[in-house]
Amino acid sequence: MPRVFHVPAGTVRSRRSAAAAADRATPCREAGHSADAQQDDRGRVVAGYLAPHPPHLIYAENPPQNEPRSTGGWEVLRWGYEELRRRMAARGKPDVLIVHAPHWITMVGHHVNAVPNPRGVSVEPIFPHLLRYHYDFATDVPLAEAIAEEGSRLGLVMSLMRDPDVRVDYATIGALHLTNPAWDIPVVSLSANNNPYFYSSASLEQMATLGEATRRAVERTGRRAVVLGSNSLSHLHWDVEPDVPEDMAREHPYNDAQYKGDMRLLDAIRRGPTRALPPVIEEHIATTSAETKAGSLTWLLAALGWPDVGGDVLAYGTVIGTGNAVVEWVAP
Ligand code: 2X7
Ligand code: FE2
Repeated sequence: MPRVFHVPAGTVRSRRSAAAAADRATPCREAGHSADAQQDDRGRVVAGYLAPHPPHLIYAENPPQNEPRSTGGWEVLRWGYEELRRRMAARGKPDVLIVHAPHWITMVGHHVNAVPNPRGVSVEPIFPHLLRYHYDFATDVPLAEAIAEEGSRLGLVMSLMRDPDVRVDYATIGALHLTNPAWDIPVVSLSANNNPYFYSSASLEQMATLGEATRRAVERTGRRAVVLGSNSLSHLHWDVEPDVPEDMAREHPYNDAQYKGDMRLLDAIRRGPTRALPPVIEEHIATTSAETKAGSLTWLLAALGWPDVGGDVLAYGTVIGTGNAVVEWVAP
C-alpha cells in the first residue's frame, strides 16, 4: 500500500496551537491599517480573492507540511499569491477566511465544516506524488453555524458537517495555505454542491444565494472577513505528466481557445462592475470547461455584495495546461 495511507493525522502542529489561532486572530491590529478603520470593518466582507488550488503550487513552495519535495516552478502564480498576502496584511489581518472549494463535493445541499479543529492529511487523488499535506487549523464554528442558518432562511438546503474524521479536500487546503501559510486565521469552509456540474446557469444562481447568506452571517456575527473562491479558470489538462512535474519548458495553455476564453473573462473582471460578470462566467464555462462551474467565483462576488468595482488580476499562469488567476476585489 502506498505510504500516503499510513501517515498519522495532525503530526505537524498540536491541537492546542490550532485552537489558539482563534484567540490570536481576533481582534487584529496590524501595521498599515488603523485601529479605527478595522473597527469600521466589523461585520463586513472586506475583500475577496480568486484563489486557485492546483497542488503544483504548494508542491513548488516546499512547505514543511507537504511531504513531496520540488525544485520550484509556476513562479508567476506564486508571486501573485505573495502579493495577495502582502495586500491582506497591509489591510489588517481578518478575523476569518471563508473558502468555497470545488473538490469538497456534496450531492445534497451545501455543507459547512463545523469541526472545531480539523486535522489530518489532505491528498490530491490524481497527483498524490505532489500533495500529501498535513493540516491542523481552527474553524470559526459560530460563523459556520450562522452561514448554515442564513442559507436555510434563504431557502437553500444546508448541512453542518461535524465529523472530525472527514478529510479536508485539497482545494480547500490549497487556497488556505497559499493565502495564509502561517494558518493563524480561523477558517470557515464550504462544500460545492455537485449540481453546477450538470446545470450550470441555474445552480450559479444558487451560488449567488449562498454568497448572500455568507454575507448576512458575517454581518450578524460582526466578523471582519475575507472570502476565497478556490477555482481554476479553463480546466482541461494533459493526461500525461512530464517526467519532472516542474519542467516549465512543458508548461503552456492547453490550447489557444482555452487561453483566449480565460482572457475574455479576465478582461471583463478587470473592467468591472461585478454585476456584469454572470453572463460572462456562463459563457466562459461553456467555452473552456472552466472550474468556475463549481460556483466558487459566483459565490465570492455575491458574498462581497456585487461591488461596483473591477477586480485586480495579480497573476495568471497555466498549471499542467489549466488556466489559473489570482484576483483581488476590495469592497468599497
Ligand atoms: O484541481 C486541480 C486543478 N484545478 C487544476 C490543475 C491540476 C490539478 O488539480
Ligand atoms: Fe481543481
